[in-house]
Amino acid sequence: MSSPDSSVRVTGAKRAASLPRPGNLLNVSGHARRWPTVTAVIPTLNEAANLRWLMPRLAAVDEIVIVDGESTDGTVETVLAVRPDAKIIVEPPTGKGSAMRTGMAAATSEMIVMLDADGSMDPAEFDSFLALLCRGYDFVKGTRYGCGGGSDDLTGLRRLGNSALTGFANRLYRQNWSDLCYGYVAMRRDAVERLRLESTGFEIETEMCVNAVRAGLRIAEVASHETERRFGESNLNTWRDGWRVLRTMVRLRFKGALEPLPEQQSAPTLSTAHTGPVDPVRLTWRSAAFSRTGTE
Ligand SMILES: Nc1nc2c(ncn2[C@@H]2O[C@H](COP(=O)(O)OP(=O)(O)OP(=O)(O)O)[C@@H](O)[C@H]2O)c(=O)[nH]1
Ligand SMILES: [Mg+2]
Repeated sequence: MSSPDSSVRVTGAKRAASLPRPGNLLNVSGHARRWPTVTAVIPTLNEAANLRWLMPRLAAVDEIVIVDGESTDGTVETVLAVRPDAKIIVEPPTGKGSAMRTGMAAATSEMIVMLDADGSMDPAEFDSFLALLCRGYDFVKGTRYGCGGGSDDLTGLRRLGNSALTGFANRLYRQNWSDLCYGYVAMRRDAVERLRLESTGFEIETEMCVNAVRAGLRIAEVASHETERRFGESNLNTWRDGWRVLRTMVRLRFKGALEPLPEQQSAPTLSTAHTGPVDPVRLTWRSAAFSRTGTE
């Protein structure tokens, strides 16, 4: 990721003028020698006011992919005013899940970070996600319940629902997640295809998590603080979307493991010194053994 911060190596043709300095190379653990390139994938539906806050904070990101649901409030223009090089894809507003799948498919960097456009997720946390990806995890999910995390946005009802759904997902998939329904997530780009995502709505966050388990990805949680959406109204409907989350996790549990893609069966893996080898996924009810989730 390119950044004005001296701890981050500058990459990308547009910023080639600023040469990497020795202090910008990562060599903390020996897992990665530099920060990877990063794409921020952002679904937008009438978020112009929020993007005025968010876009300047993404100046260091190599690539920005905006999937816009035909906004009418100048969302696209707001993005382009700050980042004329942003990739903008406009499609009908068929849901956050459809938009995120489109955005992930369009991303070209080594790592992808997904975040909402509403200003509730701070790009200052990118480094926490990326550090874990650099250490060998494939999929890193934010948690508002980790030490240092939190939420100014969760209502009592949503908190209760999320807690029940997280507990149920943990039982179904033998995980120890602390936060299921949170959309601040990062992954290696080569993990995208392995997730075989199909969701159209807010249940995409659940589908990503459970399919990461089904695909045998190395998963970690990292603390994140969610603030209130800065402007505008939520698109989430607690009951409708909670039901879709529940249905998704149960339905996919009965589908068993995701087979590796043919070209990945012999592909070399990243260092597993920290994360350990991934257990083979066995999906019988009595002996389900999934990949481990690390919590940092
Ligand atoms: N392209 C596209 N983006 C969408 C659609 N629905 C929601 N979004 C975006 O998805 C992100 C998440 O939606 P939010 O309304 O913030 O949902 P939430 O985060 O659960 O709810 P609050 O933060 O409490 O408002 C936001 O950036 C929305 O603009 C859609 O149909 N199409
Ligand atoms: Mg939001």
